[in-house]
Amino acid sequence: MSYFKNINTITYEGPKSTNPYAFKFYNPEEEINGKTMEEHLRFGIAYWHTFTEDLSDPFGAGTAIRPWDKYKGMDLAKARVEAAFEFFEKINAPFFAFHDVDIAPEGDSLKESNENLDTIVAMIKDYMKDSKTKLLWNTVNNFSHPRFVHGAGSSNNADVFAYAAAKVKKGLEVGKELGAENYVFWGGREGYETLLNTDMKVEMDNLGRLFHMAKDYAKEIDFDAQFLIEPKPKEPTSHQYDFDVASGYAFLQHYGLEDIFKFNIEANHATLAGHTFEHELHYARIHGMLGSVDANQGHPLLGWDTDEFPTDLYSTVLAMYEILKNDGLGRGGLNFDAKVRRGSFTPEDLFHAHIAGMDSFAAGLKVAQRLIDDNVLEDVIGERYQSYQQGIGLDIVQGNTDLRKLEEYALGLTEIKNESGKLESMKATINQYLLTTFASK
Ligand code: XUL
Ligand code: CO
Repeated sequence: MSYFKNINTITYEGPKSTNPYAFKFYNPEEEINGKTMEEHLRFGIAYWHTFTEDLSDPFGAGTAIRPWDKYKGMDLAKARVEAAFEFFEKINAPFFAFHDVDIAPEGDSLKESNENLDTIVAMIKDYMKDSKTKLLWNTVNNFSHPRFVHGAGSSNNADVFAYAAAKVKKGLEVGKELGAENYVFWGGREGYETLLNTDMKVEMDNLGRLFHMAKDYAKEIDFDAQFLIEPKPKEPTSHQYDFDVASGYAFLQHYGLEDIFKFNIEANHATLAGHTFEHELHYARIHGMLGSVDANQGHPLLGWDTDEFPTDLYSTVLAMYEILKNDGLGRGGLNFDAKVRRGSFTPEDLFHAHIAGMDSFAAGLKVAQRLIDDNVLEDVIGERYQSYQQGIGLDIVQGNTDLRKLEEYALGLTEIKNESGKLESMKATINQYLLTTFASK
């Protein structure tokens, strides 16, 4: 059974192609600095947005036309697997990612849910044998069901904590079974609404305990995936414990988990936190904590998590810059945690959206590599921090000074001279690189 009959495998046709079913910039085999584009970008397809999502929003019903929706229950879950692997092959995806409830419906009991999962995981495993598409990461949805109304690992209710822990246990087993590269924790409801009824200390301590138990169990079953925390500042809760990379890192350090975890950084979560995407990538990178990326973008005029497909080239350039400076994403990848707009409801739109996202990151990769090759940012940054290469600056960074010595030095200063930060000039240069990288093609 084919769900995308009229669509052939998407291939690279180059920037001049007018074929909407072709890549214009993403050429998987093209080598850039010793690695193919496919190896650099490690694209992943998010099961929930592409095969499970109905495109409903708080003001209206779902609009998505999905040929597999004629089925119900476990038949629907099985049809989605068939559709997913057809899509992976046609879009040429190296990876995919899912939550437990995306792939199999919850049953009336935990036992029944686990049985449903076992059936679908066995089916996925079978499909993976004949597919190049690997599991980038899996996770469990410990936020949608009403039982998680007060949180999961951070719930005030110990029964809910136990239930959440049982789901994590199963998630780790599923990840092991399917050879997941990473295992993700997004604390959807791990936060609070009001301090009037919240014991923050108990909640955070319990979350730390859950992560330790997960680490211990992964070790016990020999599941060697990289653990990732995906920060998000708000939505659904008003205060999330994993607000951004900086607060997530403090949390991990406090609970002695910093060697076990890295971060899965989502662009739209970064902007919700009042940061740029590249800020979060950079913060993680300089602390050795950049693990993987949820590639999407927010709407500049809307204050919530719109999960749009990434098409902003300026942002993909700066994101790829960070990823290249990190020497790649290791076991991570660029997972399209992105959904087509409610008005883009046809199955064909799923292809157009992924092509747009893949081309945008491929273009970003090429421009970022040129910026690095030409030392564009490094030269300016190196120059700006010159004062720490000699004299008093060198004493400061080498730890050879103290407040008394610095006061003595400052008292002797007759003039302090600052230089321009050259921001506009740098932006113009980035525009020039963006426009000239593809100009002659
Ligand atoms: C929610 C979000 C999640 C995580 C996985 O905003 O990004 O889909 O990526 O739970
Ligand atoms: Co995400």
